[in-house]
Amino acid sequence: MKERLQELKEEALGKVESAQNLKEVNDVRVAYLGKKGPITEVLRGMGKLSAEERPVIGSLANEVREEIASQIAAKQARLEEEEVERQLASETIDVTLPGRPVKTGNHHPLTAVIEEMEDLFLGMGYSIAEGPEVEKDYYNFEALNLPKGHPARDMQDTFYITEDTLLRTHTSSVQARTMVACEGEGPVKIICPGKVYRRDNDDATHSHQFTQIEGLVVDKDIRMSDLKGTLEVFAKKMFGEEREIRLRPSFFPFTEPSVEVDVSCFKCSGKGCNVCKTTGWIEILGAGMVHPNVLEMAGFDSKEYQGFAFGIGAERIAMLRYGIEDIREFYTNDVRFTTQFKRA
Ligand code: FA5
Repeated sequence: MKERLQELKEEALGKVESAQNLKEVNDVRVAYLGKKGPITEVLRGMGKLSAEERPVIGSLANEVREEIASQIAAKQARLEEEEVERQLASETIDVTLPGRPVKTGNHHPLTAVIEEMEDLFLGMGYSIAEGPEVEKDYYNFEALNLPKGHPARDMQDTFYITEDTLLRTHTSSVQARTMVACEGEGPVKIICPGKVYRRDNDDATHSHQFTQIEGLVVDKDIRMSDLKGTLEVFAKKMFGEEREIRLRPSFFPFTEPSVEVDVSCFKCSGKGCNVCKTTGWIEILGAGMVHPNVLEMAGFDSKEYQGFAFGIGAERIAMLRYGIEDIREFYTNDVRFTTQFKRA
């Protein structure tokens, strides 16, 4: 029996040694140490042994059992460790590999130009005012010296919602609202960027929805030269220090005198080219001194206070700035177009 146990031990340890994986190790355990295994069988047959032999064989059988069990445990631990090492090796991260580039968004060219203009005016001490896009006829027209039936209302073809409610046709409505809110107390110094709507047919230079930036200054001793100086700074910052502006007489019911403002062409410097349609000048905005009627309707004493106002077409500025030929590009959201622009 001693020999049989010795044989079983060598056999089992050999199989443990040659086992390639945890399953094979477990198979050895079940085969040799399990209830139906040969060692259990030896122990079961102990009854047939003499009283002297029994303890000797019993303790040998236990030693063999323990030796096999400890070798199995050691082999399992080794295989598990090897598995962990294999996994670590296969999952090693090469920290020197360059990362995948992250796609970042861009400012829409129109947003970039609007923010640039906002920064410029904020730097000159203006604050930003806002007003509703669905506006009362009163603020869009009447408070701006355009009573119902006034022929100059036809200058801005309007989307009416009801008889007294409309989509604002210009940001000048915010002028009126801001002045009323000031209850006759100056100074007022605001810009108002925002969307406006007109029943214009869309073409390369017109859109039924576009963006304006309104400017309004009301204070004592405000003169036309203040307006001109402000617009000169604006034009030079937006289009270059060498730019000049010229003021042409115009008409807006809410300003008197009214002007149309041109900037000397940045492409040909005034010689004449396709951008300025050979005139050397490009129109960029409408402006003027706030009409006394407008001041009075808003509660300001027009003998004490004067003001100037201007209305800039933001798309027009962005088109000139970036050489964009069709205003519709701003609204069709083709990424091949929008990704070309970086904030200046
Ligand atoms: C006005 O809207 C006046 N409220 C501007 C003003 C403000 C004058 C304060 C005096 C004092 P006008 O209709 O010209 O003016 O529009 C101003 C600018 O908006 C134009 O110079 C042009 O750049 C732009 N604009 C007008 N209509 C359209 C359109 N359909 N599509 C795109 N831009 C337009």
